[in-house]
Amino acid sequence: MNDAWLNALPKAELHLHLEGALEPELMFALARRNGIELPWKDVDALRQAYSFNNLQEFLDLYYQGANVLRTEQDFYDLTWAYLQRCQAQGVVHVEPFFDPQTHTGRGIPFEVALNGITGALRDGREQLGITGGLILSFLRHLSEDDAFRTLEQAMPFRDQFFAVGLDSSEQGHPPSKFERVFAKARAEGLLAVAHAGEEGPPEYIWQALDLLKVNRIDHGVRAAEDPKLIDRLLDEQMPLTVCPLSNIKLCVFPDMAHHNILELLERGLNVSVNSDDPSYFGGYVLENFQALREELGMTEAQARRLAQNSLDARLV
Ligand code: ES4
Ligand code: ZN
Repeated sequence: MNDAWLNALPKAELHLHLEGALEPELMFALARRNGIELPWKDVDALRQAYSFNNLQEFLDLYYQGANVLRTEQDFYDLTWAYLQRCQAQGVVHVEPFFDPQTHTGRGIPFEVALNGITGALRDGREQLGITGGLILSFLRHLSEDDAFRTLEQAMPFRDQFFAVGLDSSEQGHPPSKFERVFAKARAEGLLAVAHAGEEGPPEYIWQALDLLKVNRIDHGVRAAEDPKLIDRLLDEQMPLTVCPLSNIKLCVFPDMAHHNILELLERGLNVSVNSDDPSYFGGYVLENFQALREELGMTEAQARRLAQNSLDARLV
């Protein structure tokens, strides 16, 4: 099928974990460069390990993979490779996350990760014309204290990111755990987003709105279970950054034919299409659009609205 129009459609990607854009080939190259032994014999064996029953099974592998990222150049190379994929797929604007605690927790200085990433984002803007900004995401399975320390560590570099986020293991770690950290971040002028309603209940989406006062909800697909919540999201035109291939890989829906993104779209919600962790979930933004068309019957008009929604939901 001819995908030239889908590829050329200007799109923003608003839900992308840079650590999740680490392709197996780059993981092996960085392991070699840094003298690290990986537990898989080659790229194929690693790819075969990408089979998950839930979010936690994926996260265990994702944190293990991130261990090859050691130097500023490693973070630069990772981010640059992602931006080149964006350019090839008509993604003109990006607002990616990075998880500083994944790196500081194993002795990598905060600014090593940050400088490598922001260096590539700057080159992406200058050389590829891709606009955007970086989101500092807290790991919700760690403590409030750890998040506070991370925010403190980040403040000298305040101009290198524009928002805070919340990711990692959702169940049992409600947004309320981070209410005070997000209040501090907002007091510093940062915007806020949070993963909510991926595996967790609609209550976590209410909390993200009311306690964290987010500007956008990441995932949010479980909002469909709560009609009052849907009304609230409609009233505020609150963007939901939906990740179709991710949701199937992590068994949030049994298969793509059961995904609810087009129902949410038809109800008037600002839903967009994002890749989450493309190297682990089987594709970047374009592959997500293709899966929606091939397995969910997305029309051209719907694709155009989804792309426009992503541009409308930009925060920078
Ligand atoms: C993530 Cl899919 C997903 N959910 C929550 N946290 C994450 N971190 C990286 N990918
Ligand atoms: Zn995510």
